[in-house]
Amino acid sequence: MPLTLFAHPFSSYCQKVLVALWENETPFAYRDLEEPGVRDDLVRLWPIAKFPVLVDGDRTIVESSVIIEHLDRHHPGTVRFIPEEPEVALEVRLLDRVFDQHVMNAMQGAVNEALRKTPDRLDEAKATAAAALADCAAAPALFYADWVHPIGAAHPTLRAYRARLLARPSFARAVEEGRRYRHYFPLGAPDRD
Ligand SMILES: N[C@@H](CCC(=O)N[C@@H](CS)C(=O)NCC(=O)O)C(=O)O
Repeated sequence: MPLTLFAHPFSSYCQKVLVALWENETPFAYRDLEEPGVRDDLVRLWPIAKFPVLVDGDRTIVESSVIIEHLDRHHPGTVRFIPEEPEVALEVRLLDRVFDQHVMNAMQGAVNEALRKTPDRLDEAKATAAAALADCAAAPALFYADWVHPIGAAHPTLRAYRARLLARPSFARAVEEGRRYRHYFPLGAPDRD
C-alpha cells in the first residue's frame, strides 16, 4: 500500500519527515498543502489540522516523531532512525524532544510573534531560542532558528554542524523545495543558505 504524506515544503516539521523519507528513498505520494483542496482532506483526517500527516493504508499517523518511528518500524531502509540498543534509543528520543521543544518551538514562537507584530514578546522568544541553540541540533530546527537568531562566531561547532546538515542531500533537497515559499517567512528570509 503506497504511503501518502500531507505536508508543506516550507514547514520545518514536514522537512523533518521528508528528510527521513528521502534518506531511504521511501516511495510516497506527496499531497502538497499549497495545492487546492489538500488542506480540506487533511482536516478530515486530522481535525487538529497540524502537519505533517502520514497515511499508510487504513492508518493515519500524526506527529513528526511518531511518523518517523512508524517509518523505521514498518518501512525500514538502510538508514535506521531509532537504534536497536534501548539506552541509545532513549538518547535519540531525548535529543528529538529537545530539538522540538526547545529549538523548533522556540523558533516558531519568534516567527508567530513576528506575524502578530508584537516586538516585546519577539525579543523574549528570540532569547529562549538563543539559550537552547548551544546545546541542540536538528536540521530544520537549526536551519530556521539561525534565520531567527543567527548562530554567532562563539558557537563554531554548532555552526559547522548546521553547515554539515545543510550539505546532506536529503536536507539540501528539503531546503530547495521550500525555497520558493521564503516570502512566507515573516522576519524576512536572509539572503543565504
Ligand atoms: N508536534 C507536531 C507539530 C506540527 C506543527 O506544528 N506543524 C506546523 C507546521 S511546521 C503546523 O501544522 N502549522 C499550522 C497550524 O498550526 O495551523 C509535529 O511534530 O508534527
